[in-house]
Amino acid sequence: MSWTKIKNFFNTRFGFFALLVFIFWLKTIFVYLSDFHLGVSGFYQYFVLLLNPIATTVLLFSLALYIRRPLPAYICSLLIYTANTALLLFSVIYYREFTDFMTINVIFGYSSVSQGLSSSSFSIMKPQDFLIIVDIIILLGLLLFKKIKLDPRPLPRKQAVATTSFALFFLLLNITLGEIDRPQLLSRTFDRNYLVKYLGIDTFTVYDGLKTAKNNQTRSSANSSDLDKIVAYTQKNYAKPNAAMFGIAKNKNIIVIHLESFQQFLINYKLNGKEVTPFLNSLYNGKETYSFANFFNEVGQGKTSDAETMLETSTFGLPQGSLFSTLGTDNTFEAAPAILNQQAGYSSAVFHGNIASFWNRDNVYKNFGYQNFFDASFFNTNSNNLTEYGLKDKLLFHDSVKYLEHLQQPFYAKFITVSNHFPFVIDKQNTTFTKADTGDSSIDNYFVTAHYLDQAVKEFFDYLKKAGLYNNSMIVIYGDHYGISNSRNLKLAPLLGKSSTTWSDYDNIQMQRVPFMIHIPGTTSGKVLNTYGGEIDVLPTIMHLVGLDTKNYLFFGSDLFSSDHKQLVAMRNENYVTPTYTVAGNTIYENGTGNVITHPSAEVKAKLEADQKEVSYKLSLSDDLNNQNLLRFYVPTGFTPVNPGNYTYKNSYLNLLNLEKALKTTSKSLWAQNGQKTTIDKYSTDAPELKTTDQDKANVESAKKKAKKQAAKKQASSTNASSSANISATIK
Ligand code: GP9
Ligand code: MN
Repeated sequence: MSWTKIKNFFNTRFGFFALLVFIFWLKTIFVYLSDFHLGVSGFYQYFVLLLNPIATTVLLFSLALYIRRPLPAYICSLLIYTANTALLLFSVIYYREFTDFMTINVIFGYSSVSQGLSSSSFSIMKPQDFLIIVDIIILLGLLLFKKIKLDPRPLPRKQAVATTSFALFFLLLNITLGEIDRPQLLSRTFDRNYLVKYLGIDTFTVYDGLKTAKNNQTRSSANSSDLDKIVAYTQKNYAKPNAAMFGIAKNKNIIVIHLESFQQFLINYKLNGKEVTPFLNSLYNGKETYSFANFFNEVGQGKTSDAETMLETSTFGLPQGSLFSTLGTDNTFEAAPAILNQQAGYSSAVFHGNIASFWNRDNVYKNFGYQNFFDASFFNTNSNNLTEYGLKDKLLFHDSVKYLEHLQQPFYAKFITVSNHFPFVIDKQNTTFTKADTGDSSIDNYFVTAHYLDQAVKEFFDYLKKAGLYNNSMIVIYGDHYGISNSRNLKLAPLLGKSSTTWSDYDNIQMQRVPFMIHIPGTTSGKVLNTYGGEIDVLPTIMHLVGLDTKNYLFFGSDLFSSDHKQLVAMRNENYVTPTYTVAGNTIYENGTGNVITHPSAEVKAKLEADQKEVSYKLSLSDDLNNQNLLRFYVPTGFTPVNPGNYTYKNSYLNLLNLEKALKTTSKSLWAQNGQKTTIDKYSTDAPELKTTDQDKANVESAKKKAKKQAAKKQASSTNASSSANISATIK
């Protein structure tokens, strides 16, 4: 095509439109690659990334194609172009400050968690940002100086409609391509980074806007009387503390270890005669641990985040999507960190080696009242240190010490591991267990990553003992949800001594057991308990152990140690388990045999009907509570609503250090107890990633020693003393 032809094309309405689409596409891709950390890898993901700005740009810019008169048509297209550019530019600036994308609530200033853009945000603008806006000036110039002429002919209506239709088709194609690579991308909404990576900023913003509008509508119609049923139910569900257990862990630090995708069947399991998780087994079977053999995960699509929701708020995740992602930014919570802080003076922190925006944690934790959140940005995340979901577990525990030792005691600290996550891949250097041989690589490697996690937890425990934290802590360990999906269970069955031909929904539900262990050093009455319960029950159980009553809180779970605890485990899909029966839809299974009960006695039938009713009722009440954000109307006595604005996680480390300084000799951190010295030397790990650095350190140390010796010698032989100072200064 010759230059004149191109020029003539740009002088047409459609040509100008195509030019805008092209430049906008170009600058969006520029921004994707230069500013955002979207974690794009592989040909397919790059392909989707390159495509994703097209649909929405064509769709938006095509609106101007319907205007017949030239001047308004061109003005309209430039306005749309400028508005979309503004969104792009603000997204870049916001991302730089918060490593996240702006939601509709942030844009309109309704967000209680994020302040949005401020003048300080604009001070971090870079010269390259000029590239995002300079095209507008150039385009205006070209139009004003008639280098591009306004085309007086309106675009045939058919062509405009065809363009819009193309855009809609392309949008569908784009969503499909995204879903292929990330199933349930839209329904689960893991992370805003993922939505932008697959669907682009515009689609993300529109999607977020629709969700926000839906949420706001549900909320605005709610009022405090909607709470009545919930208060009545939770009061009835309340289980009074067991006197023998109440307060046995009073004032102890609470360390929660979240075992990623860890199922109960791994406990005490031997693969080819070798224990997969010897350390966790020793805890599970030991006298210092209350272990639960019939504890179930109750998560929905929000997986890890649902487990967190239940563990920290004793309310359920949502029937669809993740509560963290959909409601977590704006909801009011009465969650573990805030309760423990206000009622028992606990400080709090989360340690997790993934980016803060995953599952919207950066916002949710503020509403939970977490004082500190150490996410990937606080750790050395060079590629050798990472698995797909973040820092390898041995490194997470080891590298957290630097921060953990500065927390004021008692503390509530949660460690979220990631190495044992589907597809269960760990590099060769960390493979110290022989995998299984089912032919399904994710099942086979599950044992390898679980073994790695077991070692990581052991190393951490050893450190806790050596550093002097152990005796003063209660360590809560739990598996968040299944690692092996129902569809893969058939392949796993033979390893469990079962047959894949007789495998049923009963077995699938039984497989939802996850470990739950409460390890209290010094206790001698620990044992394996058969009480049926689930993740929803953890918070009231823990609160009672540290001597805090739960009567005033709207909790859907109840204390597992209480004689009032009802052993009725509700799954998120309304299936349920009791000590005698497992119910999946309309099918009743007898526990133990797995036999289907086709003709239950009238008594059993009535009991199960009542149980089913209760399960559905309690799930729906929890959904009402969260969807309508009803806790904003309910302030328990002695509780002050959380102000998320109090927390800025970027400064977590600095805040700890400043507090340490301010408290001087009254500081209750481990660091202070250790004579204001780090305790990291008490951590031994065999993590190969740290070996080189250890070696480097050792080399530096010996070089220092050598230099000192030499300097001393020199000094002794009365040569110039300053050279020794020079040497030690350079070596430092
Ligand atoms: C990521 C991790 C995984 O940060 O918590 O979440 P999951 O995929 O298990 O829900
Ligand atoms: Mn998980």
